Amino acid sequence: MTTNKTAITLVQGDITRQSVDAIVNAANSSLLGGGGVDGAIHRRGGPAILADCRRLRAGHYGKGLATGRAVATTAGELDARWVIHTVGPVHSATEDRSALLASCYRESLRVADELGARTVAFPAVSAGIYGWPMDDAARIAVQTVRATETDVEQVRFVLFDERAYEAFAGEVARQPE
Ligand code: AR6
Repeated sequence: MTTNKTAITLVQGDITRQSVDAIVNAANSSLLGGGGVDGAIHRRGGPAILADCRRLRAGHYGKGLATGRAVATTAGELDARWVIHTVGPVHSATEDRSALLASCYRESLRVADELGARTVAFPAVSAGIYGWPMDDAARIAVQTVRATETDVEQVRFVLFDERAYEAFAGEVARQPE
């Protein structure tokens, strides 16, 4: 496994309250909003984020953003410079979509590098409405961040509840730097 110098920190709370360079959104392919983290980010970040998303849809992303990919917009009124939207896979009991979930973290870090973002907050992508089991989502998230070469100095996983926090804490302990 490749090692990197990225520090992983864990916070239990609301990702829209974080002060970081970039906040990652667990979006859907339309880029036009939804529930969960996506709804919270658009609500607190204000209309500038949706305006940017609409511009993306009118330009290079006419068909939307593919699962596993990432793209940046303004962060509007959030205490961040950018929102990086990524589309997690819907969990499937019959098909292994882990590579797509790993891709969300890798692609988000690649976009963060392009932007020059050094601190990035991630939610537990796919582990809400998209139904991914939290322990496995945490394993893939931590493993992928640890294995990705990036200039990002701090990855902050922001977990909404104690259950999610414990899952990520367990993975960080299991997968030391
Ligand atoms: N801060 C941090 N974590 C949160 C917050 C918050 N404010 N709100 C929810 N979570 P989800 P997904 C947690 O459903 O599974 C949307 O409609 C939540 O408890 O936001 O990737 C999109 O438009 C869970 O642990 O994202 C898509 O259609 C984790 O964040 C779809 O949902 C992810 O839950 C994406 O589903």
